[in-house]
Amino acid sequence: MFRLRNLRFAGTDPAHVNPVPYNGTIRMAEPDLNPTLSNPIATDTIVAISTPPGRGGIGIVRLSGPQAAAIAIELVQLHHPLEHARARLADVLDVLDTSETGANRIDEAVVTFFAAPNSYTSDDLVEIAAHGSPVVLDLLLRRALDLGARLAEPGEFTQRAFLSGKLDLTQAEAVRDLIEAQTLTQARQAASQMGGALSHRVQPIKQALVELIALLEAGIDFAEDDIDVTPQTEIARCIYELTPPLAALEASYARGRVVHDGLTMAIVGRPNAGKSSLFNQLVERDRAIVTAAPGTTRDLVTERISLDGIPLELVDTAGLREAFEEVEQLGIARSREALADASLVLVVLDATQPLNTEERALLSAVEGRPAVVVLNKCDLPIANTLNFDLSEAESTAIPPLKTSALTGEGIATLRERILALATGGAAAERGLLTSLRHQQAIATTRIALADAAQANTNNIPHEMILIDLYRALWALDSLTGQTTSDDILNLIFSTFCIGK
Ligand SMILES: Nc1nc2c(ncn2[C@@H]2O[C@H](COP(=O)(O)OP(=O)(O)O)[C@@H](O)[C@H]2O)c(=O)[nH]1
Ligand SMILES: [Mg+2]
Repeated sequence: MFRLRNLRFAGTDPAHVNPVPYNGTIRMAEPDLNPTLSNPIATDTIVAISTPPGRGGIGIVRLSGPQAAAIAIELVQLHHPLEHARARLADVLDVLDTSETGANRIDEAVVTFFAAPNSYTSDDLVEIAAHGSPVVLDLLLRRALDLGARLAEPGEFTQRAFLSGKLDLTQAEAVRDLIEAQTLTQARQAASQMGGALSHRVQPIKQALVELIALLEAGIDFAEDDIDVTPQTEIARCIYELTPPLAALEASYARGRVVHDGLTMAIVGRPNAGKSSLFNQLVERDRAIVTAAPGTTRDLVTERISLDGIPLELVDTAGLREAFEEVEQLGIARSREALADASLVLVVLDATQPLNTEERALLSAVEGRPAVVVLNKCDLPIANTLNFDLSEAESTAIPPLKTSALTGEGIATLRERILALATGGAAAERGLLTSLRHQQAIATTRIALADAAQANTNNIPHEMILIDLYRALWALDSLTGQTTSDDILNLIFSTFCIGK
């Protein structure tokens, strides 16, 4: 009754494909964000200390797997039997004590049991919260290993959650990102991804792609059965409609990366313009040395700040000028490297001095790059008399902002400009691509779709167009780690009435 073609499952394991018998009704497939993968049910029980190394108020040993409860019962002396999602008091016994009195209580713990499948990993899971003494936790860990548990690999609890279909790949990655977050904005971004924001954004694109594939598959499989072969214009339209959301998603990587990884901003300009003073203003402490003598800053001075939750590494540099002393020359060479490497540039002009050749060159060098230009020392009366100078600076591509590192004037606006430049509003956007893996999956999808569109234009047979479409789908699925073959089959049967 149903024929599987190899090309349909290129890149996926055919063992996952279960043709669903057609039962005569038309049913739209529901978008399923977390389909259960063929879960290799965990056969072993893993154990790890889940709290960071070192001493603390509480330390947690976590067990997951079919033997988790059995091992826990042996591991500690429970006051009451384990029950799903209930905390139980227990004694931790010093089982290594070989004295005559035998195993004495060495600690008291709270044990929480989560029965499969209602646990983080979907397996039976036990958390033993003892006091955060590395000695006690180590004792528990070693005893658990003796009782048959295996030391967990890094991320293995979350991996089990993924394998059981509890989390998709982007959600699993978000767990890691949340733990690694250094700012609240990063944590919020990770939390929204953990909630499935990225998967939800990809879902409608995938749905449309699956529908197109279903349309072509049906046309091929049942061409003899009076079903029209999909017209070329219809295929072109379907592919065309997928382009804007994919392009938007791909473009979100530029902002997602900023939230995830942060940025570097080099502060450059002539000596004595006030670079170090502005640097200190931005880091809110006297980090870099400020003197009235030009050429004070020789080496790069860096400091990491959080600008409204966006991690920003500020680099104060040596003033750019013709230097005669070797140390300053080396410093200037480093400044130029920092300028080349930074993703953002802050050009500091001295409002009391006319533009010099070095500054003109600098301004044209940063044109087209994300840069902020400031006219510093605007508190000095002479600054306002240099009209010729200001108008020249203002005629550049990036209109300068007046600041005073001395009075603090313009610093708040400067922060806003830097932030706007850095994020382009990323903090509020949900479902951003935050890793290169995400970006590459989407890029591959786009390329495969462009190939499909080209093939369609060239009147290539639908079987061949399908290869490109499956490639696009496979890439899209690699983002969330989902498998889709069943969805496609279900869609073919549910959207077309082929009752015969
Ligand atoms: N009046 C005034 N003086 C400033 C301002 N910014 C920096 N200065 C002074 O200019 C001199 C050089 O400042 P510094 O930050 O070391 O400049 P850098 O060489 O560019 O790093 C110091 O004496 C600062 O106190 C400003 O906005 N207004
Ligand atoms: Mg300096």
